[in-house]
Amino acid sequence: MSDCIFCKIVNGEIPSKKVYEDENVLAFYDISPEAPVHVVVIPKQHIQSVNDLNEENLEIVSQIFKAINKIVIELGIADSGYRIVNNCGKDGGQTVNHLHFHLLGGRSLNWPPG
Ligand code: DGP
Repeated sequence: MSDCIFCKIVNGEIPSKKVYEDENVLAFYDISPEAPVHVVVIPKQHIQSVNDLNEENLEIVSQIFKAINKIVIELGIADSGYRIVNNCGKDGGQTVNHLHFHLLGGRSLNWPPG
């Protein structure tokens, strides 16, 4: 999508600090980190939110979680633990309308979120 920030990151129009990339998945450091490790993991394909997952594109979620398994090992947080967050829609706090999962770690995280 031409006006989507994350699509622009995928196609290189906006720079990002990448931590993982394969054919269908991209992960990069969040511009406003909330933890020592704060990575955003996205499908390269534009999917607006969890609400837009369907039989045809659902496989990407499996690919994203496979990528996360590799990233947490690479970044050294697999054993200490981490949190995966998806914000969906206005009340969920989603500000970028391209499906993404926040990967947060590197410190003890509080619960519940606000
Ligand atoms: P959310 O609020 O769940 O939609 O999260 C969107 C996240 O995307 C937010 O934590 C900030 C991050 N973000 C927004 N624009 C950019 C950008 O241009 N570069 C990077 N690296 N992260 C961005």
